[in-house]
Amino acid sequence: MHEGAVLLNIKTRFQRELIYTYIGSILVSVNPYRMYNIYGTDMVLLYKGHALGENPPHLFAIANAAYSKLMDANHNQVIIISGESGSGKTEATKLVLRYLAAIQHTSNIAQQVCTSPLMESFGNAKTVRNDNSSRFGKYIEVFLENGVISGAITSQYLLEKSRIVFQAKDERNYHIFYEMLAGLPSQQKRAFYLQDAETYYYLNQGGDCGITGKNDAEDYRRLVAAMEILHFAAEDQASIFRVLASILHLGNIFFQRHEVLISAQEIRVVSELLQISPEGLQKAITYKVTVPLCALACFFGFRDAVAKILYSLLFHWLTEKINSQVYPHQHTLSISILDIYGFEVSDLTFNSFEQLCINYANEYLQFFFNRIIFREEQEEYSREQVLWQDIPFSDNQPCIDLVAAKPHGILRILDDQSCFPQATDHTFLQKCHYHHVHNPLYIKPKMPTPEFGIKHYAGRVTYQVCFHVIFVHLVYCQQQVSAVPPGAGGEDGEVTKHFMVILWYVSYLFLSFLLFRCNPFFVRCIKPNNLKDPRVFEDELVSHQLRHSGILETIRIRREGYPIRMQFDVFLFRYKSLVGVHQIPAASGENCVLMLSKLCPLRPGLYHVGVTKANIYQLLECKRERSRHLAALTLQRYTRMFFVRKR
Ligand code: AD9
Ligand code: MG
Repeated sequence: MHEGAVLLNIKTRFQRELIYTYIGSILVSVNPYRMYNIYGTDMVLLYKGHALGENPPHLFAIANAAYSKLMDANHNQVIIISGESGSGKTEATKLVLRYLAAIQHTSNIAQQVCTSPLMESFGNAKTVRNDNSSRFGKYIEVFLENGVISGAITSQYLLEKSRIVFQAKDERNYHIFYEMLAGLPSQQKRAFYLQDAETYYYLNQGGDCGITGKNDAEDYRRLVAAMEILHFAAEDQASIFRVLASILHLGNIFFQRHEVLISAQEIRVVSELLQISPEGLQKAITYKVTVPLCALACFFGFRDAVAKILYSLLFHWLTEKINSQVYPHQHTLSISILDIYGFEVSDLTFNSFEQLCINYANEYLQFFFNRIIFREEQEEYSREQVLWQDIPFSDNQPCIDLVAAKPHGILRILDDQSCFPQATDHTFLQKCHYHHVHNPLYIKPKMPTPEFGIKHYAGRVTYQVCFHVIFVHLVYCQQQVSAVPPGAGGEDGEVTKHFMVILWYVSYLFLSFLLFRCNPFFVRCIKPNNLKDPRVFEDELVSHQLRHSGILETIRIRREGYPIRMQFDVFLFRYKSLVGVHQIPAASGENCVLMLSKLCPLRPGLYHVGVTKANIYQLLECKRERSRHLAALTLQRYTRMFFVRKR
């Protein structure tokens, strides 16, 4: 078992149009860049009610496993979907939702939960990696009452705000702007003083305002239809477009050295659209602060900050509005799906505070994955006194500490600094260098450039230090401070408040939702090439993703470990018919071994009886399923397993 074998396996399957592969209960999904006919009703029926491994690997099997486990164990489930940008996370999320909706009889709410294209229009954009890249993290909780969907709550976080005011070459702003300009009836367009996309600074920086294969006007119509389904009143719809229009006009306000505004026309239009006084608006965007910033940057900073805050509030309002339509009557058990946007490794783009937050969130997710898969697994073996050699795995705790640990994690230093009026890029950076220069994960630049690097689990990233950008973020965070959960901020003044805001900003959701409340399933999405080409499988690119996602280590641990644990009584019940017994023997490890010895040659290491648990597996399942067609080719066949006695 080595990297080459895994790669070959996944590649061969990909070429045979088999995009899904299991590693234990983890699903690896390779983006086919082409729609296969594998998501229809026939497939829903095939997977409905069948355990993992009974059918060929499929996303629906994971969705079904989560559903069954929720029903059996009466416990919340979460499906964590991760992978690089463009690897298929969002499509997978939609397919899981579609499956959950399809197995329902009363599907009204279910349909509303999963079909709304609204969030995508407002939260997705074209990037160099993905024409429909999600620029926010999404955590969807689907609530079930007696197995039937009763509602859903979508939480969004880490919306990329820099995109509202800046786009790199060949990228676009959020879809909604272009869709609005392409589809809005001309009368409304006139009322909002709108022209073509190319005329707006906030839309034209990437160079190309269109996307091949995407019809913005058509998508505008779908969007309006979705608003109708979700009962958006006409005034609400008009308000949405008014705010969007004002953001575009805001972006066309320019400054000439220092405070001189040269865009009286735009000021007038924006204030009319937002129904505020022109003087008030002017004051807001030229507001003087006591932090030493380059004056011009500051003015643009505040113009842009206003645009970002407007858009963020709109996005927030929209999410709540959608939630209000499908909100469950009570918080029952739920299946959640986490679609976080991928790691940002590019050196092409400007990496700053926002990217650090995204990458930290990803780092944290990887930490959680490691914890569940490796640490807890190993801890359980030692508790069960199962013979076991510790498998080393790349623990990313040191990186988590570098970014956020007390007292000198980078975000902590940032927090400290943001309370000093004298702080600058330079002082912040000096402090980071001072505390971390010997940290192997920290990279101090060779030249005295205003940047530092971090070796993340998925690769190294250089971050530009740009205090005014950070400051604008903090201003925004301040607006949201009321959203911090009660008691989280503590009483001890600004430092804590700031820092709690930062922390909340990047990871609050993970901490509260994932770690403590749910049983996790993992879907690891893989991108076969960067060309969006269904025929190309780039070995190097895939290897890199396998290596950095911990998939290889997962295989190792699955193979050497005992991924399947069954309670003694469950084991005896399940296989009793194979030995022709009708009465279930007493639930004990000895009886399990006895039954096992009648079924297959007992080789040491193939199974293990634990202190409260013991082991076995697929051979038995094959015997049991012999009449059915053969179990899917999966990496799971390398694994062994173990069963559990009821406490
Ligand atoms: V990002 O981090 O939000 O930039 P994702 O979400 O990982 O990224 P996405 O789901 O948007 O990627 O997939 C990118 C494109 O790949 C989609 O627009 C589809 O064209 C294509 N795709 C992804 N998954 C599938 C699939 N299961 N079948 C067919 C797919 N096409
Ligand atoms: Mg996505």
